[in-house]
Amino acid sequence: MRGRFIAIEGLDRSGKSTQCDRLVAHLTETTGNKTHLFKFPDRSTPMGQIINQYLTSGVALSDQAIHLLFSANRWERIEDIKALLEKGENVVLDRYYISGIVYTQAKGLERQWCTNPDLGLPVPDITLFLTVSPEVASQRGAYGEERYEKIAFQKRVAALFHEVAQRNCITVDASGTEEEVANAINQCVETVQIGEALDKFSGL
Ligand code: Z5A
Ligand code: MG
Repeated sequence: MRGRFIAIEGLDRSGKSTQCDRLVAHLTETTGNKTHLFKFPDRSTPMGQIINQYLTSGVALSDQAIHLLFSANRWERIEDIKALLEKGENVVLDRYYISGIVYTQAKGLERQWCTNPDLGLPVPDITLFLTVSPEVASQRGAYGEERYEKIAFQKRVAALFHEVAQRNCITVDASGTEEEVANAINQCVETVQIGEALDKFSGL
């Protein structure tokens, strides 16, 4: 049987990376199978390095160009992800195509245009959306250092995320302690049914 394929989405500083690490440990222990973490953007690849420069050092790129790079960054890792799943190993994603779509749409581009480059990517068995108010997120470590970390922009992203999450995600309140959030995530993950074939992303 193929491995579990789980994505964690959410706003900046909602605790995604913290919870992804905990989920990897939980799945390794409870399923007995290897569990791998992929973080998007993956800043280690050639495209990821350009994305990192855009996010951290003010390198100028059009909204369209950076959007396509974020999507290409997912496509450049997808064969590795599929191979692991087919071997029966689990994969946890720290952000995926929903982040890709809503962050660019929040800049004013059309939903369909934002969706097109990601069409055909494999759909996770479950996508968890971590909710926390932008005000709470802004009090968590290191907020404000990257390009998108402004409360007005995060509010637009949050509104889009909430709308999309209703149809595509299980929403998890991430304002509690790390332990409370981890317990809620583990409960959601335990209920997931794993089909043999992965669906292809066809729109939100
Ligand atoms: N982006 C995009 O535009 N298009 C795309 O296709 C993709 C991404 C994939 C960088 O993403 C930017 O790229 C992001 C979206 C855009 N926007 N911005 N800016 P990223 O994933 O690399 O980085 P991030 O999400 O901005 O931040 P983050 O640091 O990864 O946040 P996080 O993973 O959600 O949070 P964390 O690192 O787990 O926790 C943050 C802090 O809070 C840390 O000090 C923790 O110890 C603390 N924390 C965590 N959980 C708790 C709880 N429960 N209570 C209290 N404190 C906590
Ligand atoms: Mg993170």
